Amino acid sequence: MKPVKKELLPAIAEKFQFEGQYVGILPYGSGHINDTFSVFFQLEEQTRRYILQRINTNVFRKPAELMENVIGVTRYLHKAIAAAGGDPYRETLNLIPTRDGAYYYVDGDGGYWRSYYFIENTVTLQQTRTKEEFYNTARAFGRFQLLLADYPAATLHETIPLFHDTPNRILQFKEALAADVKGRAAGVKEEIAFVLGQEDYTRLLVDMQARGELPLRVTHNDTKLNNVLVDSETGKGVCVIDLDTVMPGLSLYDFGDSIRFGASTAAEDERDLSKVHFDLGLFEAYTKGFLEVAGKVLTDEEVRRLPDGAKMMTLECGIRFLADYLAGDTYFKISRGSHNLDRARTQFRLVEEMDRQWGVIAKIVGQYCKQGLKK
Ligand code: ADP
Ligand code: GN1
Ligand code: MG
Repeated sequence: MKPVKKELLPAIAEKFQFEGQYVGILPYGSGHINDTFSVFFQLEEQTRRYILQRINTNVFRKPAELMENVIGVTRYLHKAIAAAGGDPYRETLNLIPTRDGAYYYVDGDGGYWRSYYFIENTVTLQQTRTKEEFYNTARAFGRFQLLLADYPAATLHETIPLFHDTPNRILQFKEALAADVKGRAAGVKEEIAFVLGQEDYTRLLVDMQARGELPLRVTHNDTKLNNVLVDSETGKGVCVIDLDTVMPGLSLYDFGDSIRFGASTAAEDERDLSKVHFDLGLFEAYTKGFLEVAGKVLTDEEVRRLPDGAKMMTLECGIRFLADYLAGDTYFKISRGSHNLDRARTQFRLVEEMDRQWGVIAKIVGQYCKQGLKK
């Protein structure tokens, strides 16, 4: 992707149905994929802001199909939340149309832009602070899954093919390793050996799904902590965002991706591995929140396999970071040379700790089933 041309931003903002007088625009958030801005408008005494986002079309090759998904899912959620007596402008994303009545604008360089109402009085967390907060985000992601349980899955496009197919991620990793375009492989032999040692395990969930032992559902697929907006006063999870990867998947992917990011004692890119630990208390808090809300639609086998969802997503993300490091950092945004390697190392450390504590992890999950949260 070419960098966004800052001088064109006001003209791009003009394309959308924003109210008031343009004031300015600033980069916003810390996602690894899209280019996100908050754009300010003055309306009488009030300054309002909106989210303006350029979709990463290196990552999402069919942005028009992606937007069909986002339009469908946000409309559906809007109605479902209103029907349940919630606030449909706060509990789901809402797209703002362009002046032509479309839901995205294509700029002169082929960049795809969209806009959402800015959800005010919320924060996005880059790291888990308390068990309670993490529990609250688990309930928000659980609710997201529940609300979409009857969404017509067949209408969703696969925005990134084989996104959580972990054996496919191993294949992509091996390609990056064979090409070794930056000559980095020699410096990361231990990490490479770790990945290759896990190859057999990576088949577990896709094989279970193929055998019909785990059902396909409409899932979010990118449930990390900063993809839920948290109410700044109550600390409750308000709105699940970043809907680009909503497509059919396993419930274990959503559970697992939250755990890999949020049940760590350190940031995803922490360089000092002595700070990186898998926190059983955080794991328990998330499991409780997720099962309290989504547990009733999950099968016994899904619940039993939650620990594998957590391990698989952590391992897979580490494999993706390391593959991107070997490929010369073409996928995830980085802000230092070893960024992707640092990220891969934290993920592998977490996988090792999960393995060591597997018995306790399984017991925690078992305890929540026994307490009857499933029914
Ligand atoms: P990426 O795919 O790059 O992660 P996101 O859609 O997650 O992009 O947006 C990046 C960040 O922007 C989020 O982590 C969040 O902080 C913020 N954000 C996105 N949408 C909204 C919104 N509607 N209201 C408030 N903040 C938002
Ligand atoms: C990306 O878009 P963002 O920053 O929420 C990535 C996820 C990874 C995550 C790792 C579309 O998420 O799959 O788990 O980085 N999203 C995509 O932090 O690849
Ligand atoms: Mg995001």
